[in-house]
Amino acid sequence: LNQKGCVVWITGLSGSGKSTLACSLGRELHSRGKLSYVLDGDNLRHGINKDLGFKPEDRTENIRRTGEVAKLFADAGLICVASLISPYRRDRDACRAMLSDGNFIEERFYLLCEERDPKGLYKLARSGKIKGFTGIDDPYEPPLNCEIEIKQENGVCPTPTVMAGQKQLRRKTT
Ligand code: GGZ
Repeated sequence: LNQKGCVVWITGLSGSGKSTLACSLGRELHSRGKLSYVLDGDNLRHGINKDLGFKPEDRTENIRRTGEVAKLFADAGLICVASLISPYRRDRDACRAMLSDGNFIEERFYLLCEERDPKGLYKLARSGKIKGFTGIDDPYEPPLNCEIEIKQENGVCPTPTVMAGQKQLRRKTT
């Protein structure tokens, strides 16, 4: 296998299109003959993380376990795409610290989340029916120095080709 493993970590609010982006990235990598695996927060919460809720310590454990699993995939030589809200900076930094330099690519994704509200969750959170919702009454700490930042273009989720065209990859040189 002539491929170096790494982790692409997609962080962003609920409804920002992280899962859509992760899936299209996985498909694009596949079409280029790269082995990859997508870890999606929402899906993992049905399996290995089904014992976890949304309290801060549960989110931290959610990110830690996912980071460990992502590292295993990267060690095996795969490109592991992880998409989770991962709202707390220290949790993302802890995942970055598990991997060697250059093998953790942090990507922040933003769309108009509350305006889109695809699952009606923001409405429920605003009316107090969901407590501790990220961006409403639980914090989201944006990355300070991530490798990739993607903003919405005309309400459309950018494809990996568009992303590549944005040339926003800023690999750390230090
Ligand atoms: C944030 C919540 C909450 C609360 C349920 N806060 O958009 P979705 O619905 O389908 O995806 C979100 C998912 C978040 O799971 P993560 O594992 O990515 O979260 S974290 O990284 O913070 O651990 C959302 C839904 O769960 N959801 N309650 N209170 N999102």
